[in-house]
Amino acid sequence: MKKMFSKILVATAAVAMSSVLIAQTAEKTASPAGAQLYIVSPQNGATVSQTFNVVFGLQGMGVAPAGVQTANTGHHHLLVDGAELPDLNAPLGTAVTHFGGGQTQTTLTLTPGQHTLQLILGDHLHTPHNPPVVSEKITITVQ
Ligand SMILES: [Cu+2]
Repeated sequence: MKKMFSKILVATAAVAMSSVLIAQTAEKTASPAGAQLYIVSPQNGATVSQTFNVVFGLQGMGVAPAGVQTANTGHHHLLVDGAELPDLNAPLGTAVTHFGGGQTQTTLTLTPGQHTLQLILGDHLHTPHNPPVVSEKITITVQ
């Protein structure tokens, strides 16, 4: 009787562990090899006026609005002056601006001085892909 009980425990633990593994992989949407996210404009090191346009670039994937689940797509998130990236294993929160409508550019107004900009692609649930699709961080000077 005792032996049978321990077998059940082992089986239950195995099922629990495999469902955790499935949950972790299911949470993240796959990104295709070679997907590239970048800021078209302004260029790294550019000097811009206080109000300026930011143009988002994406290669190897498409843009889809938030909530729309289509393979190899995502929507843009802009991180302004982010000292470090937000958690890339969870839905992106308020540290970034979400472009859930599928926008590929925006207009920003920033205070004079140096600022950094970085893009992060998120899936239909705002979670970065696996592997994450993140642009280089650029530094600009606002006049
Ligand atoms: Cu989002």
